[in-house]
Amino acid sequence: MRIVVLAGGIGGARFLRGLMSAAPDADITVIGNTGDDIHLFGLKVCPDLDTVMYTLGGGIHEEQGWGRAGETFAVKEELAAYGVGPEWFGLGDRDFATHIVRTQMLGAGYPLSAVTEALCARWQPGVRLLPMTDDRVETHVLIDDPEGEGRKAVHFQEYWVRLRASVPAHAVVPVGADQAKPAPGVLEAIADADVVLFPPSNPVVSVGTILAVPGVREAIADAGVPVVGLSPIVGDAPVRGMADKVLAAVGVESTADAVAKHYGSGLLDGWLVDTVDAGVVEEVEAAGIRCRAIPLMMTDLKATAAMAAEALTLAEEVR
Ligand code: GDP
Ligand code: FO1
Ligand code: CA
Repeated sequence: MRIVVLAGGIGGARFLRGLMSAAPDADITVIGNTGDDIHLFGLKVCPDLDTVMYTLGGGIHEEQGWGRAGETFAVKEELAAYGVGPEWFGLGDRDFATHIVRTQMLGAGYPLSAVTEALCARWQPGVRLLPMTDDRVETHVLIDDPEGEGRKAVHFQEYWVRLRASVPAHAVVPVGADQAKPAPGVLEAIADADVVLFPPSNPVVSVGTILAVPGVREAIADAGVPVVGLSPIVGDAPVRGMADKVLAAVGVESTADAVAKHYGSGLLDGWLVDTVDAGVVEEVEAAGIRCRAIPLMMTDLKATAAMAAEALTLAEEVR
């Protein structure tokens, strides 16, 4: 079975672990969000691609969910001693090596998709990991200007990591997405898929950004295969992260049914919500999306594999 998964960072990566356990023989292609990417210290950092790669490759800092296990911060400390920041972004020594290799290869002319493949040759994630695009896309968030009357745009990482999403987001803009082309293999993988899954990744800044690359949404609709998603909202709140803040910016309520309707029945065939949200099942079905309520907390591999298995069962039901 060929499965395509549109993934962000932690939510996507943890779900993928469960999916690989539930469907060990499946051929899985992951289309990764690159809107979180940021250039720091002259290096290109791809947080969501790296989170998937490290998680599936066994190098992730398990509790934190991003970055490397056994990390040290000597380079960051030395940079700070020169007064060179940003000090708010935690790049560790081991992680730095990934960004150095990536930036060196990009500088030599390799596209991000080829660089990602080269990095994965070390990590062996067990899936085919493709960036959504080889073109530069950076998500920016519009906030009130703290120093004036107007508004200003900040990089998504600055909104999330420096400001901890503590101020209202008025708009979320995937800068460059409208001009971006899907990376080689993306449209082909979708066209050849037997099922497309949306993990409980952030619907705005992860899955939403991937869908903003022209051609991706259309390819999914045209593939004519079941598209099943899992709600990142449990009991009207994101399990972790800032999905509520960025959903508000696009005018969507932080509820399991509102997220399903935001994707829409034109895209989504099936939707899984947590048992605490069983009350919205009828509402989602009325919107033309087949819906089931099951436990959706990725507490361990067994629970996550059960979620993935249910997603595949729902896909068979709507096929
Ligand atoms: P990020 O790039 O690291 O923010 O990761 P993703 O975009 O892939 O996933 C983030 C989303 O995952 C957040 O909106 C969370 O609500 C959701 N999430 C995290 N853990 C869980 C979980 O155990 N269950 C569910 N249903 N959602 C989760
Ligand atoms: N998240 C944080 O909350 N604080 C950090 O200092 C931080 C550093 C960082 C470095 C490398 C990397 O791959 C991810 C990192 N993240 C950090 C996670 C990052 O914000 C991601 O974009 C998440 O996916 C949020 O969507
Ligand atoms: Ca992310």
